[in-house]
Amino acid sequence: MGAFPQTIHFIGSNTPRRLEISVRNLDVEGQIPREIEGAFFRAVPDSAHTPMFEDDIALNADGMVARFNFENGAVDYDIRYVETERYKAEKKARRALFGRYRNPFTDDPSVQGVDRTVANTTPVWHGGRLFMTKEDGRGYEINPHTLETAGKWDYYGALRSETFTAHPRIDPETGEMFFFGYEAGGLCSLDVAYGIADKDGNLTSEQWFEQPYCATIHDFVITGKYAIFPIFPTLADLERLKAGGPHWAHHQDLESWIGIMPRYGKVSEMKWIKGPPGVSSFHQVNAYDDGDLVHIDLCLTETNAFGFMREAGGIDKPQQEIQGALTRWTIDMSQADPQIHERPLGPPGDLPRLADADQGRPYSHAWYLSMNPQGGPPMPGGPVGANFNALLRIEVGNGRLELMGVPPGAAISEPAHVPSSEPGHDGWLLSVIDIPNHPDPSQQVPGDYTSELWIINAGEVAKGPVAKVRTGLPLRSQVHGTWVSREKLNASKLQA
Ligand code: V55
Ligand code: FE
Repeated sequence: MGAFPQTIHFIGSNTPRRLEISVRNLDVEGQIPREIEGAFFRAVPDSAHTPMFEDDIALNADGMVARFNFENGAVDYDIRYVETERYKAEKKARRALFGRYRNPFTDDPSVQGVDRTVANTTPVWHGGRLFMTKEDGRGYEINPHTLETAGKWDYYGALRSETFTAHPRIDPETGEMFFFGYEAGGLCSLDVAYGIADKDGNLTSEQWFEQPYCATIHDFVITGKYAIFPIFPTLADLERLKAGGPHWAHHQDLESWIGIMPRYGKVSEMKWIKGPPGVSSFHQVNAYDDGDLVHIDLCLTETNAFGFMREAGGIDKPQQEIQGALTRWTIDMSQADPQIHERPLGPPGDLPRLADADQGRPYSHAWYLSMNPQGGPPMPGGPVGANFNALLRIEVGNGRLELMGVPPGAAISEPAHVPSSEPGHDGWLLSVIDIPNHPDPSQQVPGDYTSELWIINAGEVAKGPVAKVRTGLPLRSQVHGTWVSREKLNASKLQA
């Protein structure tokens, strides 16, 4: 086993850990609110083997599913690899057989045709089942009690799309899951599948349409009336892949698009609205209808936030110089030729969290991660290779902000939200904080840190955590996480 590359994808909080472990009764400082009963699942990419290529990236790492289980004030921690077809093939060979991120032409010939997805992006709970997802393949079902991998999920054979997004949207009233998959018909195809699964997890509709160019569609939004597909000019190219190159290249001069259709309508009703050139958004906070107006709130940046996607497009811009803002795009659907009206809502940032009950509806506030200039730079790590060091609560109507910082050099990961049963209470946020073991920045060693799970009153983030769960471990960076209540876990389709 050779050494892992010493790049931003493998140092700091991206340091390979590769431990499948279980720890019971973690050390808790403070009082865990009684209503936090359930599990916080996290998707953690962590390459099981040293990569085939020195320029490998965090997005290409094997998915692990981690769980903080909250039971009667006690917290247990477990983490296991998602046993994808790819993971199993490499485990058997005791080495990496799959090459570059989303480029099958760089694989060892022995694994030709084997499913390449690493299921490393989002744990999704729907219809009583837990899935680990990544946008380049179908989801893998996970037993939420044992974290064992049950297998690839295709809706009892009904799903046609070869891919399934890591960002489906669930309507809180109907319980339906709205989802999509791009490159649905194969590598670099323009096909996008748009699907709906009912509250019990049965596929009730799947329609295909073509997007304007083969872009990465990482997230989408729904409103009461619409399904909305934001398309940004980061493009795949089959010839580049065949030459062994990267999947994605950002095109700064190409326009962006919004595809908008009635959410229960036909894809033939899709309207395509041109947006500003060169911009990028991986995550949208929310969207909602306001009469004929549609508001879409996006974590928007002037160019692609991933260095390797900029580089492939010949864009030379250092990470810390990238401008952005939490941005509202408003579209008047009563117009014959609707346009996008843009205004800033809040500071730059990403990894937004919305209360599940606010999905697709008018809402007052949300949370996201940002950079606190006073905090000093956080350790490197995370999917992009640059971590965040601040949690923001924003009131989207008036722009009012509250900030929670972290200790010097520490990194914060995407919070999960636990709703409160108390009327008017914002609920709770759960977020893993990676804290350097040496307080003096000049003495800090990359990768030498300890992870804590902070529990924060979601309405008073500036007050800091009400409780801290100490893992005593340096946990590798997550991508996304999700909260599942005890009630839902008890009713899960797979049981222990
Ligand atoms: C993202 C994450 C991915 C991926 C593509 O956050 C985009 C954006 C963790 O995997 O494959
Ligand atoms: Fe994402």
